Amino acid sequence: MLKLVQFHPAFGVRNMSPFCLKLETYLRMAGIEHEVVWNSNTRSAPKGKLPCIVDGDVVMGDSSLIIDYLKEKFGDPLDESLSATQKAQALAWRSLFEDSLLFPVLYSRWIDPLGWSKMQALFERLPLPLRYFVPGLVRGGVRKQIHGQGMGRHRPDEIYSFGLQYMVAIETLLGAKAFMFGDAPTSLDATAYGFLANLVDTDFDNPLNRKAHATPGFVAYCARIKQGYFADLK
Ligand SMILES: N[C@@H](CCC(=O)N[C@@H](CS)C(=O)NCC(=O)O)C(=O)O
Repeated sequence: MLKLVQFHPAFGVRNMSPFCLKLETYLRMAGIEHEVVWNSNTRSAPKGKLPCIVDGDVVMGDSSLIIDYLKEKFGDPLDESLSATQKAQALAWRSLFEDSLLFPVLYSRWIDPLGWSKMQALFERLPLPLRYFVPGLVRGGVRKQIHGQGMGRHRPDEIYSFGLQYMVAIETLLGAKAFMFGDAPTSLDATAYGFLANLVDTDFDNPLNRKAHATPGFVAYCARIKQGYFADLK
């Protein structure tokens, strides 16, 4: 059976990695049988990141490349009825989540002192010598990544202001609809849930989490997807 390799649940959310949660949501929405393998070691992953899948001889990283592979192998029940324009829009919105919103979210957890004070709990189970230096190393790596992308060069209020602009745009797209493109979920909803559940279902103290908690449309959206596709985990 296809194996989904992903991080462990933490902080009240099924996966702290929006990309792992995206892929698990896609598999569940598309009804693809799979087994979850919990792992926090990214070194053995094909691209040094999670999620990845193992499907027989195929070992593959990157949630989007994996979804392309799954569409090829199992068909495309979620996106097949989208028009060419909607497919183009879905790609642009996906990029807003994965290439834009990602960076304020990373900042809020790894760099903002309030977020970091919580995140250190993730390393509590490391054996003692590692526990002293691994958290700082990982944080330094994320800081470098955010700085390289550019977001990390801004002031905290500017970073949060960008993040909030992205969230308002997403709120506008969703409107009063059940899913991003209407009554039925598409693969964009897997991405959206991966990110929004990470804000709605966690209690980090920053403007992005506060905005998520205060937006009834986001709260209802996450509850709808949790109820519809993750109810077996309760
Ligand atoms: N483009 C990748 C991004 C995956 C990704 O960034 N994963 C992060 C967790 S959210 C990771 O494994 N980070 C560990 C590292 O960079 O060492 C995807 O869509 O799967």
